[in-house]
Amino acid sequence: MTEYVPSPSQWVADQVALYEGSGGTEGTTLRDTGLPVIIVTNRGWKTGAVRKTPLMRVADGRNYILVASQGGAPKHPYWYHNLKADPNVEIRDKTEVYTMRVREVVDTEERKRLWAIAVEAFPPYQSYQQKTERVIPLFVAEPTA
Ligand code: F42
Repeated sequence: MTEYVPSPSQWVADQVALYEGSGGTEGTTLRDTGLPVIIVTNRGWKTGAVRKTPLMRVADGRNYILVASQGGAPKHPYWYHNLKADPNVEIRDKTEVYTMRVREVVDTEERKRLWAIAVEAFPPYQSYQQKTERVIPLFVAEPTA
């Protein structure tokens, strides 16, 4: 299967539809927080289907930091496994779309620096980490060109 399969989570699917349908001019923030969101497009590692996942916009220069927090749930989100299997993504940041490659950040010093940037951009990440036993994974997305 190669076409786009929307998230089974209705509010997430709705945000993707509004964000992408408007060309990145509407639906670009998390609910009423006013905080910016990006859309990550990638492939499911089992199905090959196109997946679209809204995440908080955490920028580090031209790179984006992707935080697999899933609200502090006990398990990694599915997209974590998808990105580990195929790191090639497209990232939409409002009206701009970038071709990027992700890598998981495991180095302690680099992770520390990027985690601080993530928490500054979206403070609830800190409480999500406190809520769960797992170490919340971080990816850095870098431009391929
Ligand atoms: N989630 C975060 O983790 N971090 C954020 O910063 C974040 C911000 C955010 C902002 C706005 C918004 O609307 C949502 C936001 N979310 C954030 C939620 C995020 O968009 C995801 O919905 C959430 O992380 C859960 O991701 P998920 O990939 O686990 O999706 C769930 C809903 C799911 O059930 N998805 C599909 C499904 O049908 O089961 C995924 C299926 C899938 O990927 N299948 C793979 C395949 O091959 O197609 C196989 C996967 C496998 O390992 O089996």
